[in-house]
Amino acid sequence: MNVRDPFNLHRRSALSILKSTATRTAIGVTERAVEVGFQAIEKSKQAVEDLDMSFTVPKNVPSFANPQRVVEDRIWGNSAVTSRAGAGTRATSASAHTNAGILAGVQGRVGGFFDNKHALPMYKDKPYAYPLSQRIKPVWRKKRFLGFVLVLFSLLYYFGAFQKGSQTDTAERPLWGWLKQDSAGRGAKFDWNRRRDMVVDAFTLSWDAYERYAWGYDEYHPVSKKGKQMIAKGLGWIIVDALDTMILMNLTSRVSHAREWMATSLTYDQDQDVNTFETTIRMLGGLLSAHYLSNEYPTLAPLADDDPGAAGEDLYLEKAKDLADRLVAAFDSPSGVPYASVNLAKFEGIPAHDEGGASSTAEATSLQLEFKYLAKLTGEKYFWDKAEKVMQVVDDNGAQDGLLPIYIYATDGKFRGQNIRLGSRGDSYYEYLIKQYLQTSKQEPIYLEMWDEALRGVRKHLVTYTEPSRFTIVGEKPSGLSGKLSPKMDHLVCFLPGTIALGATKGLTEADARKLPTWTEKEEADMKLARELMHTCWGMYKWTATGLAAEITYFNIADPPLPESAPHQAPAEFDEDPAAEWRKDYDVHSNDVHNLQRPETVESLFYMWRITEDIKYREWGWEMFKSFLKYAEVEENGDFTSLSNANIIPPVLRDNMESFWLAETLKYFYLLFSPNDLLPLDKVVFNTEAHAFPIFQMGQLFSTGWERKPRDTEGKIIA
Ligand code: DMJ
Repeated sequence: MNVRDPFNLHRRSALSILKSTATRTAIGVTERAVEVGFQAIEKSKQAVEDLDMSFTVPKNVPSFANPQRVVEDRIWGNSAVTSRAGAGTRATSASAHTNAGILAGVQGRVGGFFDNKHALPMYKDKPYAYPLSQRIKPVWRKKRFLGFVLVLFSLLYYFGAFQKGSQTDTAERPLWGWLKQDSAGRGAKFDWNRRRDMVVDAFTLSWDAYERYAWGYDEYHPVSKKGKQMIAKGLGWIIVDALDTMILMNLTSRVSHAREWMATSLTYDQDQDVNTFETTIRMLGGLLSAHYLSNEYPTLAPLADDDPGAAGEDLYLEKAKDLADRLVAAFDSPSGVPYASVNLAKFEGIPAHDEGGASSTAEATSLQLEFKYLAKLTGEKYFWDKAEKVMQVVDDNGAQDGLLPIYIYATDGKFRGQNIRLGSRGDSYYEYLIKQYLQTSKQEPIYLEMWDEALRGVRKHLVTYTEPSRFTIVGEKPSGLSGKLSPKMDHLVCFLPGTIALGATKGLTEADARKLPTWTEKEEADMKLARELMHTCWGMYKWTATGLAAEITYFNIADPPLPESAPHQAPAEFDEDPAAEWRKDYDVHSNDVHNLQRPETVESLFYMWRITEDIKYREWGWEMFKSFLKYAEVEENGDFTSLSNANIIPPVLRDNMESFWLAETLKYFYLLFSPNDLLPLDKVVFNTEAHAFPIFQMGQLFSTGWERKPRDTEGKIIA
């Protein structure tokens, strides 16, 4: 904070104003008051920044296609883990240094523009590293600058006057767009920068409370201000899961503290059982993503503890390898399908304690992105092969229309029961189909085929429309595909709209993807379905008293349910009137009114914004974020917690903060309000815990190594 600058209000002050008692009843009004204080100077600053801020992300993803990389792969495969980690880090750090990162680029250009010969200082814990230049010397005080702004304003006014009605709700508005909001008050660029800063504030409020009251514990209970371990010495559950969000937010001192704790206190050598899936997606995923981001963005939260002069952190990769060596024991079952749990010290897989020892299907099939990226980094092929094998065993069941029952035995690789859903225990199987295809640069078409088949199955068996307003939903088939459709949708299913859009455009914007010869009516229809489901998920938030969705929503549907082909047109807006017709379509049972600060809807909003460039998805995200600020806070200006009842005001608080609040929910808010070239979707895949991995080439070492058995039109295997 620049204390000499009266306009540069501290972020936290702004947040406290937003969260003040008055705000409880009139958050929009108070927010406006904060805005007024900012606007004049923000416009001036932004005007300057807009002129010279069309920077791009450094292209220093390791070039896995490079022949040199293949040689490196061999070296990795033949050397010990420590030297391997070092070699890998140094290999990428060379390119990292030639692309000295976003800040350096911004600083260089902005500095040059204002004749500032000196590199800008790297302040710790300033959340403006990407891409705001508020840490820049306050040039707006210079006379020359004021003159420049005057001229600029005249020009903008002149051109703006001739552009009335030409504004679009897209990511890239014309230069004068920030000055002239559209009639709905949407689209001003400076809003998004400030909104993003407030996400950082929310993050630091949560993190700092955890640091103060529960440091090193796996669980944090924000109401009682207590921590608890999940296993004897803890797993770093919250610290490791939150690490890459802090790197993205450039929270250097906090990253440094986390790293120091990991270096001195974190051990996986514990005679304790842990859940294979949760530990993989949160801990292994968190470590790998931290490794990736610290190499890809060496100027974000830079640390010098590890390898002076080199970007990236060997520690993260060393810890990841150690953990993965233990977790991989879960795959040592008769079928290759992983056991539900692992004993970390004994390197031993353990069957589930219920469901006859069967593993969850989603859990068994959502480890692939992590183990494949680790294999690529370490050159250890067995990580790849074990993860890949699971997909073959699962697919060999020949599930009808690509829709899988939610349990599978590790013993024989056969499904248990017929319960089919895209909510809990089913969800990330589908997510990882399309993401595996994207992760390996579309070199494994088998996963696209499986994704397409499953999506066809979803349309055929699970999609229907509600009554009376015709919202599109994805229901469940608890008794198999020939059984009755249950109109129940877990909040977890709301990952689906974003994932469908990702599958349709493969990470491009919709506008760019449409220009390709590969764009067909199918992709068109997929985008339509994605939009409709996104709308329904947003309705889950609009429906409750707090504006925060319940864990499970039921819908009112016809009997028999309308087929996917039925005409339907849900209302575009959610009328705020408590008696509005659309509310009749939604129903939440008293057991399901809790809100666990889950990420799926904001995750999909992030994808939908990036892909469609429709500003409404950002606006919905902002509205949702404000509801979290308003109703999930523990005390005024305090940290945040889950809710036991999100459908009354004031809500009933629940004394628990899930690690995914920091790892996923706030990360997706941050990305939703960030420029679109931060972690671009054609370069990065997010694991199911929002940890970012690079898209890479498979190289010579790795292969899919299996083929699908021939099957009929319903997907059943032909004998
Ligand atoms: C996260 O741990 C992951 O997103 C997982 O895939 C589903 N459940 C939580 C978030 O809701």
